[in-house]
Amino acid sequence: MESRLDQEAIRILKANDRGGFTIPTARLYPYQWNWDSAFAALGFAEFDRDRAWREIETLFEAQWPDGMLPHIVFRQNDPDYFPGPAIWQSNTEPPSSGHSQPPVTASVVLRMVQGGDASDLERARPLFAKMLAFHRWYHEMRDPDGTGLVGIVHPWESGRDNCPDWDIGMDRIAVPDDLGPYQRRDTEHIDPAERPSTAQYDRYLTIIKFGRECGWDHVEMARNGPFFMGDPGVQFILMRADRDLLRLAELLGETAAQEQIGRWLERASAGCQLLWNPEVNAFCARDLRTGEFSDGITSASMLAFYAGAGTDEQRAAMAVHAARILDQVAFGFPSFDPAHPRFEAKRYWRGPVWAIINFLIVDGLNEAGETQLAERIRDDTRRLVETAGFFEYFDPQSGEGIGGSDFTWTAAVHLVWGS
Ligand code: 9YW
Repeated sequence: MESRLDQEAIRILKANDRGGFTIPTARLYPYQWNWDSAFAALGFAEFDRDRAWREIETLFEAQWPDGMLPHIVFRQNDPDYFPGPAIWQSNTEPPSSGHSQPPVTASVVLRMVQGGDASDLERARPLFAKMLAFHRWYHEMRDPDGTGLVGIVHPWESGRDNCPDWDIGMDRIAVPDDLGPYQRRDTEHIDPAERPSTAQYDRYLTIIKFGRECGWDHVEMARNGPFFMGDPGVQFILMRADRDLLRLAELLGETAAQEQIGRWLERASAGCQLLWNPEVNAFCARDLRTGEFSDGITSASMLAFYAGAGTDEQRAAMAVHAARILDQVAFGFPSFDPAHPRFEAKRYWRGPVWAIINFLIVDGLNEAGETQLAERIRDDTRRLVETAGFFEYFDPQSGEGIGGSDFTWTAAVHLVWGS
């Protein structure tokens, strides 16, 4: 039987449905976002499988000819959000942003196939080549030297916009004099104290200006763009997605692709060692221009389990960090280490808890046999939603719901996990 919260979550998904694609939340984010859509599909799959597949299909309608799946799809212009299509100038149809987001789609598709029947496998079939092209784009364009470690060209590509992970890379960006005036919209919807700063937005737009001026040449962005950092989040999500894509290739009889995916996996398993920060004894973000490490542990560091990345010793060290961090908060998992001076309980990705990251961390911890840690994080997520509602993110100390309300991916995680 559906609980009151289940009904509420279903109502939110339906309310945010714009006809084949879902927005994350009204007004604040009025377009289709890449990884939000993938999680939305998982939520829809709990009560409407056709609609779930439709979400993934409409997302791939925006795939670029080079394979990239953009982070935002602009099907209509909406003045509630900045920066819109006129700033990005992607020259694509439909218009989109010029970089990507964490590639969770193959993992979501595998989950939908495994939870479904033969018709679900058939629905996945035409998507396979598109997902393969997307993974190839990541491995080639975001790792042009073949190191096995992909980089991100914009903090927004990580999906963890203003995380302290990016501070070292952002500090090196010189904001040009001709950036021009602009009007943010996010701070009209949400308290500015809970959003990125103006200095950060200036740098976000500086990167977009570079991308626009080089015609979104991805190799140029990776080699000479203002920002290029290794992200434990994208690296680990890609590794897991490769593994899941390989499984899909087996289920679909796509034999030719299997060897290629196997090579990507092998290379990335070695490449992720470049993110091991010996000073912190953990996986951390790293500036790929200077080699400098970020010195903070984040919720994305904990996705090592989800990827099956690192040695047994490294994962044991990560489990010790996880337990220590959880002991410092009322609700886990905080997006940044509360013991670090840059932690901020309410500022977006600098401390708050995000349900989707918890969902991925819990999946990995369970697989690694760290079931107590997994149960704690799952239970914390449940309590947050029960007491605060379906918010975008949550204060890890007070449990307060922050950011957008009636949020699609928070509702989706609730439905997948059940009441
Ligand atoms: C922005 C939609 C997106 C997420 C990102 C999150 C935020 C948008 O919202 O970015 O304008 O800052 O950081 O992960 O996909 O929910």
